[in-house]
Amino acid sequence: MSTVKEQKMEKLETKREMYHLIINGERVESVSGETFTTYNPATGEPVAEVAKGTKEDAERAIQAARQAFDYGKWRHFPVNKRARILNKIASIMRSRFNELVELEILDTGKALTAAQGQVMQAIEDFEFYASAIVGHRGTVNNMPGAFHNFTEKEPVGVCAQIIPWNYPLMMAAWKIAPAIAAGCSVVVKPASLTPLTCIVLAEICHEAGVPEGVVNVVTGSGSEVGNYLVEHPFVDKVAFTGSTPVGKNIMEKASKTLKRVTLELGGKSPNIIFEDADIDAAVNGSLFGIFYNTGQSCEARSRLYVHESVYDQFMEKFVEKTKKLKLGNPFEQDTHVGAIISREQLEVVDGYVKSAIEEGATIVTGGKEAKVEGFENGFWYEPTIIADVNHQMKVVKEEIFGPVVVVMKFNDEKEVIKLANDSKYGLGSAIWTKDHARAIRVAKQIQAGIVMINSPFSAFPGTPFGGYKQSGFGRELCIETLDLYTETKSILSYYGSRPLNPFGV
Ligand code: TAP
Repeated sequence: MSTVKEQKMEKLETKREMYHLIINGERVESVSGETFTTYNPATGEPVAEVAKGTKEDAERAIQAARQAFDYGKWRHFPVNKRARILNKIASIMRSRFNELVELEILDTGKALTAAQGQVMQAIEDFEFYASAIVGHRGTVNNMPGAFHNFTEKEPVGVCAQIIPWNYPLMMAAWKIAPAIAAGCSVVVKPASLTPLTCIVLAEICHEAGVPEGVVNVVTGSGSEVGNYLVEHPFVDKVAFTGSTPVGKNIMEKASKTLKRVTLELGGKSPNIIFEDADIDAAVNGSLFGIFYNTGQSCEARSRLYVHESVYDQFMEKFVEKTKKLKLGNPFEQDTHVGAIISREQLEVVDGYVKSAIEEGATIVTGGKEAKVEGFENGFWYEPTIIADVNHQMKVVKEEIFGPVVVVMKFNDEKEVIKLANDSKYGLGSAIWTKDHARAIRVAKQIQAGIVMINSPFSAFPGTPFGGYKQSGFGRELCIETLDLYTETKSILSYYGSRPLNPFGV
């Protein structure tokens, strides 16, 4: 067993045959010695073998994280030193940019430009928290008489971080960066379908100088490893990104030990095109809003509401451009839409489309599995637009998590706000209008954590990301995230010269 530091991984080979768990600064096999295979969704071919963690491995990782937090030096490092190490992580990631992009594409089948953007954002996330932690501090409060009170931000402890398959590296960065910036130790459980870049990120953390035990990664199933982390009394906080049903289950189980919980869950985000919108910009933004990352985005703008006066004009361009989107080799710069993560997910997507047809909707374009030359064994789905739908249909109510958008007409601002809010979710939303006053008025009434006005992009490091309603709670990617990885300690002292005797006895 060799340690990460010993292996001096200045130059990672792009892809290894075997990926290990990272526990206490070491690459280790699982206790059982078992492995599982991760596949390239674009080709259906195996990418690598991965150690299959179990409860025993989760236990080892929790013990390592606990030891590092309770007796280690990371949380006691001067904040500038932690910040320097976060910047070093970012700089190693930059120097390995292409390797990380390649690995992410192999593991997810996503298009090159998407992978590049996401790896870059993961890097910038470490840089953001390197700066943000320096300014994250407590307060001095006004006190009566000879009392002095100040607060300190202390790291919350050992954090279990459970991440999904749609943005494997970026989600890992969104979680690891603020947690370790704050001085916490983490045990990360990547999604079983896409574990590779998270493992490499943990190795990079060690190479940059994060002490052993602070960043641990245990791959393995959510029902075993994830659940064990959530229930373990030594874990102080759970940060989860994934589906709403699993999020609810985690919240319930975490309540037994009153863990701090943050949940980033599903979405069914509305995208509203007003009659005064710049139609070309709205078409381009709506295309990106739903088909980026093959529609496998929690904030995918999957419910499109178009004002009836511009509906035909908008749809003509939107449909035409959707048909032009290129599905193909994910490694090519001009590929727009990558593969679906798995055969199972493809069938889920197709099931939703079939349900829409059964309920009387119209498939405007797409609507079936795509055949991509040279990638016949991969999992591909045609970018799909569905019209003639209503709010009673499954395809309008539920998150599909694929390249499928439903389109509806509206004729009045009040009506569309009501429709937009008629969802159990409240993550993203988008508004297209040239009327600034309307944009702000509508934005304030939308029940969602994120409102994009004339913007295809939902977030940059610094912008809070998270949901209302059943899209979860807690915000990531922003300064406030640091509050979710810290406790506030109030320190009250009396400095008067007269001894106090409150009971007067
Ligand atoms: P999930 O099935 O919920 O899985 C997410 C993670 O939880 C995976 O690592 C999974 O492990 C693990 N897990 C599964 N069951 C568990 C349990 N009982 N206890 C603890 N952990 C468990 O979601 P997914 O299919 O990977 O991701 C898609 C969903 O994530 C969508 O609903 C999407 O909207 C949401 N999402 C939300 C956001 C934000 S920021 N709101 C971002 C990305 C994705 P396995 O992989 O081993 O099953």
